[in-house]
Amino acid sequence: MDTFDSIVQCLIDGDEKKIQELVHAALDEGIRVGNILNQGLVPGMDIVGEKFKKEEFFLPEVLFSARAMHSAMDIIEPLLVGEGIKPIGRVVLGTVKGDSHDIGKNLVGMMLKGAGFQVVDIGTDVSPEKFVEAAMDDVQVIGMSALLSTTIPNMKVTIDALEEAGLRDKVKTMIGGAIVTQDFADRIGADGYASDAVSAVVTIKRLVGLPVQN
Ligand code: B1M
Repeated sequence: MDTFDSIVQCLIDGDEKKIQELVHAALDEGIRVGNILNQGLVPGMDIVGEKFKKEEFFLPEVLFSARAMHSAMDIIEPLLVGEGIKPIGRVVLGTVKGDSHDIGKNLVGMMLKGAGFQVVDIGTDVSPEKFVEAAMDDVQVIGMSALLSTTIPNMKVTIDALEEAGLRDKVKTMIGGAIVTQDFADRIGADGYASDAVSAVVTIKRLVGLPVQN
């Protein structure tokens, strides 16, 4: 089994301690942190999701896997995030009301920090009012994440609340999450959408008028 397969298996097993050993070992071998993420951790969580869908896994197993993912992310976050760089912009990130999924949001946050943005993470189950409050501060983008079909409507509710508070001209809105699509973003009037954490950085740079490398 190669390093990436072992990381995938470890996520499936939800082994918090072993995954940390594997990630450290991969880094010692000189494997790039982006590859650990994209060839090990993200595919591992995809398999966990498939198993949950097929009822091969139930919530406790998924929770163990999510914990293992978080413990791996604790190691890679400082490596993705540049130190001592003046922020190129300020972004608020939160998972919308009713939704506690935060792994994707945290990955987006890490990538944004790595690209030089200051990220204000306001957590999960965030009400439209709390997003509005955060938007009143000096921020350029409000980023919303959601993974449930029952919670994605709260993205629209939040955009409407920003509109009502007179903040739509001041801040851009950006949405993402497994079931969110560009079509949905267009329908609810979000300014940006990204399907993954890497393209989230590109989209947010575009939204705030920063140059984007091709
Ligand atoms: Co949940 N869950 N879950 N769950 N869970 C899903 C989402 C589900 C698809 C599983 C399934 O049925 N196959 C399903 C939703 C079905 C639907 O509504 N369409 C589901 C369900 C039903 C539920 C519960 C309702 C289960 C229950 O209680 N009966 C419950 C809801 C709790 C709640 O939120 N109120 C629940 C609970 C949980 C756990 C707590 C056990 C755990 C979450 C732990 C945590 O996040 N701290 C969990 C998990 C882990 C999952 C799966 C397995 C994995 C999600 C994940 O972390 N993926 C998931 C199945 C799946 O998605 N395959 C599932 C990895 C992550 C890197 O991807 O979040 O998509 P993702 O983020 C990506 C992109 O989407 C994008 O970039 C990220 C990186 O590339 N992105 C953005 C995300 N946010 C963005 C924001 C942006 C831009 C891009 O701009 C701002």
